[in-house]
Amino acid sequence: MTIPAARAQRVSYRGGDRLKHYLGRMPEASQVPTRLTNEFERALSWAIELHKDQVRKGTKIPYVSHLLGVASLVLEDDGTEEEAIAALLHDAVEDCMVVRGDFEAKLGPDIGSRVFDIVVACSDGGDPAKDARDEETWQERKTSYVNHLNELVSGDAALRVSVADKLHNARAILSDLREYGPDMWQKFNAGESAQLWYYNALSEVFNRIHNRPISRELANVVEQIGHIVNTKDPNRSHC
Ligand SMILES: [Mn+2]
Repeated sequence: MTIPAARAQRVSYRGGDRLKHYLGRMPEASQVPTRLTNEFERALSWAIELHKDQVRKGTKIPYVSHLLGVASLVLEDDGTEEEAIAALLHDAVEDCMVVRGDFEAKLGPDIGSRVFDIVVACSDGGDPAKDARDEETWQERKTSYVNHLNELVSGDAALRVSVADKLHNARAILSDLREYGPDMWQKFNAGESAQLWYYNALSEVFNRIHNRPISRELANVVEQIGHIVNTKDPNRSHC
């Protein structure tokens, strides 16, 4: 692998052998810059328009923060512009009732149709409104989503967008759990053990099929959630 001149130069005076070793381990793909074009801009303004009246469950945080977070994780996982666009719009079909024709009209027929397919493939029927309506089928829906992910193959765009979505949500759960204790589970329809089961199942699939740092990070966050749930530290009883 060739180290670009600018990097090679830095190696010589900043990191010595250790930095050279690190750069040598970086995947070649990460050295080809991903360019964001006006297609990404169009998708971003459409996502803002679609979700402008929504907030993160139980907070006043604009829902778009989640979409930006997921798109950011996708790009950091070496995702393409198209995958980042799918990340921005990954909740649009379930939450905003938009259809393939809307994607084609907003983004252009080819890219719109491909992005729509990615979005549909990574939807787990997990939007709050649906959960509230359909609590009893929660386990069933999540099981069939995990089975569906199992059928995807390494490199599928839906895997990358989905793992980014789950990591962003799992981080929010971990942070709320640390901040507010087990009361935070009340904002979900399924309880802590069901949620923990779901995230463990997701983490197992992603680590097997999407073998990348983002999946290992999800496993790490899920393990920390599991640790808090299973230890029930009395200092964090939050009476
Ligand atoms: Mn989401």
